[in-house]
Amino acid sequence: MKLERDLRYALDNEEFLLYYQPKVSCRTGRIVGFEALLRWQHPLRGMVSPLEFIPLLEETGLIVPVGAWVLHTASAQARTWQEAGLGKLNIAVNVSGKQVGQHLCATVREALAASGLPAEHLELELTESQLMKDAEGIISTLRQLKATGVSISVDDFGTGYSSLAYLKRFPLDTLKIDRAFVRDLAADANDVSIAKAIITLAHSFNLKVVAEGVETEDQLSLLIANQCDIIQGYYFSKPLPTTEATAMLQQSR
Ligand code: G
Ligand code: G
Ligand code: MN
Ligand code: NA
Repeated sequence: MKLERDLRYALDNEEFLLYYQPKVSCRTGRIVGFEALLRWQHPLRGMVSPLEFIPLLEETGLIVPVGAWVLHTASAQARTWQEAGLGKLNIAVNVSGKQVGQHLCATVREALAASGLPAEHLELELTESQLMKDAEGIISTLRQLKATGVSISVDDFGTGYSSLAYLKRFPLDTLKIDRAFVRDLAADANDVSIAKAIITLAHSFNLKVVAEGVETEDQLSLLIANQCDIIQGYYFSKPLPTTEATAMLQQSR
């Protein structure tokens, strides 16, 4: 298939790049970090969405080298921002379940060593459904990862089939409330109840809560009223190319 062949060349030809979406503290209103989001600048198709090519990267196993590139690049960028005096920002990287069994811990250590980024500033995001797919196998890798000092975040929380028992067993730091519950927050009392329940649950396990997909002031107010820790979404900023993310940081300091 043409797309698959193109993907194989994309890494060598430096067609991948990262966009960065700010995460903002509900308490201070300041940028506390960024989520790195992969983009593919195809020579003919233009910018291709990860929704189109991540599944193919996973099927072909290319997610392992591409994921390593993402970890190295995002860590190096966070370190560059730190060295420029732009703050001790956290950088969050999405990790596919396929990477977990493939030397993820060694790759993370290499990315930290090569960039000089302190481990506590790197966060790995795994979706709830990926965690549940091979819970036992993943728990042991996550424990090793935690021992290196990085933090672990559950992406798309609330959409999968997680049992509450696993919240206790996985060594987690953060839950990210899925966009689906944030979208209708201002109109749907049930979604407020769900958000509230997730936040209370997270805090009782000493986990932080990020709300994703925050687009309006009303959503933000409801999240702040319910003790959400961090927000991410178009209300504050869409994912930005490196230069624009840097400019935003410079303006906000
Ligand atoms: O903005 P957005 O279109 O970037 O992302 C679409 C989806 O692709 C999201 O579910 C996001 O988690 C996923 N994604 C983005 N970047 C990466 C990446 O570097 N690795 C993996 N595994 N998934 C990513
Ligand atoms: O699954 P994950 O949370 O990693 O996905 C991040 C995705 O969410 C990216 O595609 C990103 O572009 C998108 N995104 C980020 N903020 C918003 C938002 O406020 N609204 C919507 N609809 N999508 C968002
Ligand atoms: Mn994510
Ligand atoms: Na998500």
